[in-house]
Amino acid sequence: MSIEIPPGLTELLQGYTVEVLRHRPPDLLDFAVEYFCRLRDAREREPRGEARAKGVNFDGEPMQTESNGEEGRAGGDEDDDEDEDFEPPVINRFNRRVSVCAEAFNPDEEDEDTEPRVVHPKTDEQRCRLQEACKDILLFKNLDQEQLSQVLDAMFERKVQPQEHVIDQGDDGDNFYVIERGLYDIFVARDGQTRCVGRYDNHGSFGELALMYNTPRAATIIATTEGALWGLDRVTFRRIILKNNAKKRKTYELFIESVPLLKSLEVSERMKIVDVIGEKTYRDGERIISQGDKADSFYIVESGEVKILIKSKTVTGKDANQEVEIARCQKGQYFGELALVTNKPRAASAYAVGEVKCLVMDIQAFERLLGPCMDIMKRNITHYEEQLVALFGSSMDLTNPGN
Ligand code: 1OR
Ligand code: 1OR
Repeated sequence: MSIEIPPGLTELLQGYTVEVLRHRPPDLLDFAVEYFCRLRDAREREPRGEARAKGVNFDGEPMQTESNGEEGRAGGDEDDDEDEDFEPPVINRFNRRVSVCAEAFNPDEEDEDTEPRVVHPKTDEQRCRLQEACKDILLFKNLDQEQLSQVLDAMFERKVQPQEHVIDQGDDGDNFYVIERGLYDIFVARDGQTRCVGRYDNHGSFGELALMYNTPRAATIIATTEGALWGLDRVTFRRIILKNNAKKRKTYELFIESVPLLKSLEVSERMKIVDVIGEKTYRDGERIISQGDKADSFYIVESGEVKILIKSKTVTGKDANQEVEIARCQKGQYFGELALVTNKPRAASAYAVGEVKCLVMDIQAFERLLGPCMDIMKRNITHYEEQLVALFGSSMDLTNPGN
């Protein structure tokens, strides 16, 4: 009597036997169920549907071992290269795939995705403070939820003392910092002279440039009060923020090219603007800028319309509460430059008309990147007064603005 052994049976059972010997599971039947289910999953993933019963290994079993990045690979015999696409069905936080945008910014760094995640455990109280500090950080604005939660997981708290140098110009970049509280002076040394060129006042972020462009630190940042910062390590910053920036460049390239104010800039200068802007969305009627506030941002209308209103007292000296519309900004136009240029409080308020999207830049980026556009802005500022007269007459009587 001859018995025909179905092709593949020996390998199938061999594969299972090998894994049993390696793992010594307490229950052979349970192990068999899981083993063969995984095997079937692996076969379904084979691109050409030619899976051979050659086994899977169980090193990736999350309940038993920690991931090492290799788990889940099909194996069990020598030519395991055909199963490279195999991934374990159960994924833990260390081997979970991160969302990767299609456009790689720096292909050399692609494989950083396989590195272990940086996670600094936090109490609920710390997490609340961290979220509050990060809610207006422009570099985080275009991240999806998964990316943002990875960033927040990776951040760590750093307390600073007055006169502490958080960053020294010329050093290599290690971390990016988000300010929770405190004052920080910005010093730049150039041509043998060190000048204080600005200050962070209890919010904002710094330290992105060296990490983005692989350059030495461009400025020295010194705490002038006791303060608290949240740091983000270079690897996580590059893995998430840089990848996201590659996507941002694609998204905003055409729009930024169309902004009249930025026409005179080189392409590379415009791309640097894209790298540091964040997109903010406003509901109909929402106030974007409040007259009299201290200013720290500059805006370009990406979609929708923004109306500029001024308290009538500003021009008439009476009826301080009434606001009068003085201008509208459409797609591609900018606002919020006046206070940054003159170093004064906001001269007017800005409101969304319908849903509005703006690209927002912080004052440091504005000063660093928009120098070449400063003449255009200053020229337009001198027109504000003329426009006002044209709008409301030389008497500046705003009590009847319809005229
Ligand atoms: P970084 O990684 O180079 C220093 O480390 C940080 O200071 C830098 O990133 C920015 O986040 C921040 N020029 C360069 N860096 C600045 C500037 C700045 N301001 C803040 N940083 N300028 C001052 C603009 C107000 C231009 C000076 C010519
Ligand atoms: P900001 O930083 O002062 C309010 O914040 C913004 O409204 C301002 O920058 C400008 O971008 C924008 N006067 C003052 N601000 C104006 C004006 C304006 N028009 C637009 N903004 N005008 C004269 C009125 C006193 C122009 C009248 C047509």
